[in-house]
Amino acid sequence: VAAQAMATPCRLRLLLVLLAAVAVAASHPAHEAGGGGGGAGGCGGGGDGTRILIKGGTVVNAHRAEEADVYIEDGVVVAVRPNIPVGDDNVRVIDATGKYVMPGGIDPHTHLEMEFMGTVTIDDFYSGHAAALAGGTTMHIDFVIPVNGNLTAGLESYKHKAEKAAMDYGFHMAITKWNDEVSREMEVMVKEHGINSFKFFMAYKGSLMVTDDLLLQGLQKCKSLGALAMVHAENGDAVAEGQQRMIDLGITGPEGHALSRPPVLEGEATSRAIRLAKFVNTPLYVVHVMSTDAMEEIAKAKREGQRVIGEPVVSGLVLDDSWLWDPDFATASKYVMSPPIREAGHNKALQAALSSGILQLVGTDHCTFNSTQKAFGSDDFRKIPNGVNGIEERMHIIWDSMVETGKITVTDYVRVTSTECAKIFNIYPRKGAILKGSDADIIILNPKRSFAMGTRTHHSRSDTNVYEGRKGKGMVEVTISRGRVVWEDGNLNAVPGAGRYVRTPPFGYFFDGLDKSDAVYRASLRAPVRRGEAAAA
Ligand code: URQ
Ligand code: ZN
Ligand code: ZN
Repeated sequence: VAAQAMATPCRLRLLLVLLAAVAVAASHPAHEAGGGGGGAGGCGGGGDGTRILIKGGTVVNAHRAEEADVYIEDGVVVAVRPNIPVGDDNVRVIDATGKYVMPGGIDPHTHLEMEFMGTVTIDDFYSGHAAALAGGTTMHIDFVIPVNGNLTAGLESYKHKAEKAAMDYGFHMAITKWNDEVSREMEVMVKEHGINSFKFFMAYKGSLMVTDDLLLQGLQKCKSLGALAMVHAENGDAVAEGQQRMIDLGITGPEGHALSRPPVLEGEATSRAIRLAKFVNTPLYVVHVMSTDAMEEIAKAKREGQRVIGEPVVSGLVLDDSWLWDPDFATASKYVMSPPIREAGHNKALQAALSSGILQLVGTDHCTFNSTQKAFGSDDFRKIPNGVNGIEERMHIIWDSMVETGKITVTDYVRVTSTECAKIFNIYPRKGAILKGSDADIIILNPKRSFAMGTRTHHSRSDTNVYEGRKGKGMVEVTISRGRVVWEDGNLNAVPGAGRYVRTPPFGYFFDGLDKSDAVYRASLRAPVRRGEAAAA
């Protein structure tokens, strides 16, 4: 891995910055302590770097786009209006004429430094953040995995992983075991540690998978805490059957991965989770919706007024499964993720569902394993670590594939890449907006410039990229993270320890009125029926 890391110039520079800054990070622990704010000020000249005036751009929020200037001071947006005069020369002025000034992307679904399938993802909270910032994403929400089912130990381990954070981050918590202790710990996570979402894996039999009984307990606990239940929806039992069926047929290559877990198994689990959430009457968030089968279940539930959130990921929106049949193992295996990338057609349908609002926000499920790690499964696809990249590419790919094609507007773009996530996880408008008082997490996108993607320029530590060679329109030229310019014209200044933990409070807007629908339900029971002397009394 060290040899590969030395391969490319920007990774060499990253390594040097990392070594230089680790000392910095060590001196100010970021988690919940108001952050370190990082050593070196903004990159690029003019002003003290904490006061920035972005002039002449089109400021885009989810609710409207307007010609306006943006003035930032000490990491916060102070003013958004036309013709803000340039004050003293202590203000850094950035010209955004002809460009879009938008909230930084928020990625709701990532796995940095995750222990999984016998190895650890190659990107950690520094390289993952460096990639994100270079791609116009300024915050993400990662999944804490408990240690032997213990949530507190899991959180402690992820707090440690996040000490090298170069941008703001939040946490979801996975639930992999159920008992009174876990139930009590969920309460502590919500009330003391600012976690308002819990993920239940209905797949990965023998490792992360939970039973329906546990899922039911978990849904009810989430409801009582005002926390959002999230599901990885695939029928894990049937997947195990599917895997054995492929092996018995002598199909051991990456194509076997897709063939072992067809869309019907994603559709079945999605409908089951949706119906259980309906039974409990609590909101449900379906992660990485990869097929029309799952999307249709979500569309049906929403038509019936149920509160279900569907999250497609970039790989499912723009790729198809033909790569898994590539004769070169290293090429095919890099596309192995779960649920699998589907045959062409599913991606277009998922894009349409995102345009129409059936699906609401775009994640990446960034979970990177390099070619050496993927090769663990060279003789058996069941041993290929599941996961693909995307944290650096998401903002560009959604702009090119959906805005440049007219499928969504620029305000929709901000909604599905930033604002919706902030609202769902209850951190809006501090995050996900360019409004007075919002954190100054801002990107400047030049629609006239083009991008090209791949391992030669990406900031991920992986030696592979599922978007290798992809070109397109729209280039994020500037990324500002809490008021500091961290990416500008190809120069990255991601400082380990500069990132802060963002608490996500419970009872987001999805919980409004649930008590009322519960009351309607109870009234609808017309029970207990009074019989016998009770009726007579
Ligand atoms: O299932 C997930 O979300 C994790 C384990 C990432 N890997 C994947 O293939 N999706
Ligand atoms: Zn998953
Ligand atoms: Zn995931």
